[in-house]
Amino acid sequence: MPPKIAAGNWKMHGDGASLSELDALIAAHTAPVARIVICPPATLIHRMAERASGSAIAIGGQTCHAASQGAHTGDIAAAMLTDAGATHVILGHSERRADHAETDAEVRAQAEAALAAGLTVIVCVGETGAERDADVTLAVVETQLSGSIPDGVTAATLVIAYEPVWAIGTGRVPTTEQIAEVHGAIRAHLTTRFGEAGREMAILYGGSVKPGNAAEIFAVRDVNGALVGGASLKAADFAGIIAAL
Ligand code: G2H
Repeated sequence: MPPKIAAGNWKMHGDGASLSELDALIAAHTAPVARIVICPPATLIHRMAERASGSAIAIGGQTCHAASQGAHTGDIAAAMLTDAGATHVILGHSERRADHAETDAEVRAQAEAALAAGLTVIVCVGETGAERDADVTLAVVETQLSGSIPDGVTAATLVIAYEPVWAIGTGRVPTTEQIAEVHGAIRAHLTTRFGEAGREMAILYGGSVKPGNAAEIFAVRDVNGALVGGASLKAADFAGIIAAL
């Protein structure tokens, strides 16, 4: 069975005052019930990793550069994330693909760098609303998977997050049938490409997951957890989602 994972994507939210939310999350999860990851802005990674050391909570970045160092103003290398205490990194989130024109090939290169640095990668895929309306969702996701996932990954180093772009931060959630269809297609891709290991790789759903809808989403076949944005910012909300795993 794939691991159950609840990953919080804080996006560009949070400052020193927000560390109290991490403290509350740590206090509420003294026994490991699932893999819990918080991916804060880069400015908080080191402070969070120090606080979370020895706890059930892992810390991750939200992107990394494909290069190990160099003249890339504003970017962060994978080894810098591990140096700061991160163990995971989100790659290819649709906001990165849209805001920074990241391509599948770039996401794959980032993933290769992250894996080389010892990070577990959470690779995001998902269709836009226009692509869903044009009935090309599965083709879009297949292309993203083929182009973004490097060779040589294992169930310990690769997590997939299916995030329909039209469901992100909108309160709109696909039907359980729509989620099942895409997660099933992702599972088929992983097993075709990676064999038995593909059955053990976690596939997360992301997009407007809340405490109130998490249980219904987690009951869908091949949903192994969630990548959570807005509802991960408050420990009480995120704990409600973790409890539904
Ligand atoms: C999708 C998700 C987290 P939210 O981007 O990656 O955000 O839960 O706010 O829709």
